[in-house]
Amino acid sequence: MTRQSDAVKWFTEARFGMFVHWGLYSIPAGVWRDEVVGGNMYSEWIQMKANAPHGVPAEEYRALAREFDPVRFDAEAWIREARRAGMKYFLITAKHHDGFALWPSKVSWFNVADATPFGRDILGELRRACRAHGVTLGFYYSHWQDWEHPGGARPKGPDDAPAFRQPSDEAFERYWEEKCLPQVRELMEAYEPAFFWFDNWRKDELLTPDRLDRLIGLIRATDARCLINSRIGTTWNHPDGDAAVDYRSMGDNSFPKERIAEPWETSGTMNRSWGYHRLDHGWKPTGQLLRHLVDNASRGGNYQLNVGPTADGHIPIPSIRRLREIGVWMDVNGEAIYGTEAGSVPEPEWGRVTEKRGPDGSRTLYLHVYDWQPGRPLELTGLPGRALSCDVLETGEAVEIQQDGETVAIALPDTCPDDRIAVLRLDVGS
Ligand code: FHN
Repeated sequence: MTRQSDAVKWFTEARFGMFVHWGLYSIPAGVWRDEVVGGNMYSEWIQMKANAPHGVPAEEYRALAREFDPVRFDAEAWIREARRAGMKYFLITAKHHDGFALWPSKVSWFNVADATPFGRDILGELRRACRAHGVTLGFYYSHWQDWEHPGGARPKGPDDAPAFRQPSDEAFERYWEEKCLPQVRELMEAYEPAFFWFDNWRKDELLTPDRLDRLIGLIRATDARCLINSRIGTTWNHPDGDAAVDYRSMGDNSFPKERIAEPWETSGTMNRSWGYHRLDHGWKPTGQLLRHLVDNASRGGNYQLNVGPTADGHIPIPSIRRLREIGVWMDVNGEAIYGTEAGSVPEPEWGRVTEKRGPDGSRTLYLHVYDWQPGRPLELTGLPGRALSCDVLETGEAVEIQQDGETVAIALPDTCPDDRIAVLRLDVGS
């Protein structure tokens, strides 16, 4: 990464953010004329997945814009929900692969103001709410795939299906200059996002280093503090690799098993689809989502948890339930997540460790206990100094410790404060 600087500091300290996939695809919500989007269930892909191998005819898909009227949309309510869950930043699909813009773009008619009865500036309302609640705003922008512009990249598919035919290099260049760069400029100038989340997941000759440099250069020139993620395509398509950007994005729901020193994040779903899918009932339990958050924090990374609002603009109840359950845990244990670093001790079998370092070399280790067995002491090895004291973060109850060299044994109280993840705080002297 180029900038381990203070530009990226807010991001690594935040650790937890909300990702939102919302657009025209939220109307069919995974079902096109009785045909259910199966496989990975990504409802935002309905345009390409339904009616195989042709996909939904372009005019039919675009006609969805005339139905887009999310009367229940309330930017304040969404951002309050994110805050309540303990999320410090908010990321939304300004434009997904279908090419539809959630702001009144002057660059393309295919946007919320010109093509829908709703007509409101969704991004503008969200920006105001984010500012009011101290939540940092960022945008997902599909820079590579664009299924509306004739020059946008298409997914891999059957060779004989026109919907999957790749644009020529010239056509892609037109798309880049006519739509991608001007829209990113619009977003930068009108909404001043703190970061972009671009989306490319393989090598593609259309994403030349020169094109990537033009896009990166535009952002840097407009606001040098605006962060850029690696899925802009630097991993596979740029000679400097991810050193050209600010933070690494892992694959969808991919959680690394080891510590990573550079800033990074995993974006993950609560069920399977990113956009709202009315038949996707595969909701993950809150405990699993919390483990992803803690696993990532303990390995130096962030977690961006997705919600897919419905076409009328509300966040589905199963998502709200999980957000609120996470919020209660964060209220109690946020200290063990925000502003922490990856644990420097060997990762224990019974859970995970995050830590904070004091200026005098002392440390506070947060022990996230996944497997709490009263009467069986926890063992932590590789301790960097003398263990001074330990308590249960939720209750403040003191916990007995016994140190032998670099190993400390911690006697667990009989009552586990939280059967999802209980957290102990261990102070270690320099
Ligand atoms: O194709 C997209 C998908 O719809 C979704 O936006 C995810 C989010 O990480 N990104 C792509 C697949 O990796």
